[in-house]
Amino acid sequence: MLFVVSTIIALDHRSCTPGFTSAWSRKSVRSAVPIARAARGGGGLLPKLYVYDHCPFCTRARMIFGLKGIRHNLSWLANDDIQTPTGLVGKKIAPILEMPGETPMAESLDIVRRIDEDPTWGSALLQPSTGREDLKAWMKGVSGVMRLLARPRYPKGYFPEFAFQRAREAFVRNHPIADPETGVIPGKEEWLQIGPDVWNKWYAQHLENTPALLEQLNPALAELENLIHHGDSVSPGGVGYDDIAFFDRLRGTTLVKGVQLGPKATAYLKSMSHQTDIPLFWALAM
Ligand SMILES: N[C@@H](CCC(=O)N[C@@H](CS)C(=O)NCC(=O)O)C(=O)O
Repeated sequence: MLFVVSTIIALDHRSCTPGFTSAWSRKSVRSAVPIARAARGGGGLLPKLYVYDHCPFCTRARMIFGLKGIRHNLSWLANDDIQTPTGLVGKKIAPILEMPGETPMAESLDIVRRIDEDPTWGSALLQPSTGREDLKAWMKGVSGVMRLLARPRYPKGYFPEFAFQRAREAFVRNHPIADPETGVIPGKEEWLQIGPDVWNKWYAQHLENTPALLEQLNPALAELENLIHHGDSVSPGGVGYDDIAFFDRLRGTTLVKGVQLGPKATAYLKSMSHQTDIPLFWALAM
């Protein structure tokens, strides 16, 4: 795998703010094209996957490559890089798949399907989604607390997409977090008005509130012992779309120190990390 963090030197801070995005994007598509072409050439004949490491949707897309043992070119986008994804699919988004000779595509589940069903790499491997309501309810139930635990940690983590200060700043600017006093999440416009001093204060306050957040998360994690079918797949019948939509979330918990995972959840994480060749965050946990 190649380890590439795309650097967009020409981009200044102002051009990363959403207020400037549309004007910049219109103007930039032309200048972004050579970069997209260069990226295509750099990928050779291998599929090229553009991702952020922390991103659950990117984990989904990476999973199918690991599960099928498909050699590919993994390209880490910097989190403030608007130019590369816009040049490829017209907006700032990850993951993006670029197959040689094809129009690049976004949407994690479309990417998973595109790769799994491509006969180049044998028969489709993934079991269909079971539509399990218990799993969906569990993921919905933990999404709020997971967001509060994960967001303040991401830009502090040793992730390739956050290699640059401006990339770490872009993440905070683009990801509103709840007012610790009221619990209300500001809209994007309001968040921009609030400004970096308050953003950073709120991010820090949620980080300090970790013990209280873990009191909510840990009992929910204990429930997984009854939800996970087996270490190798969350539902009976083998690895499938249930795992694609579940492992990506559970992987995020491994970034949080103090998370208590039962034996089944631990075995599942280890097995899925091994099967998909996607490392967990235990070594980075904070
Ligand atoms: N529906 C898309 C969602 C992808 C998505 O929301 N990706 C996030 C990163 S986790 C993103 O690129 N957000 C825009 C940004 O970070 O600026 C998918 O499943 O691929």
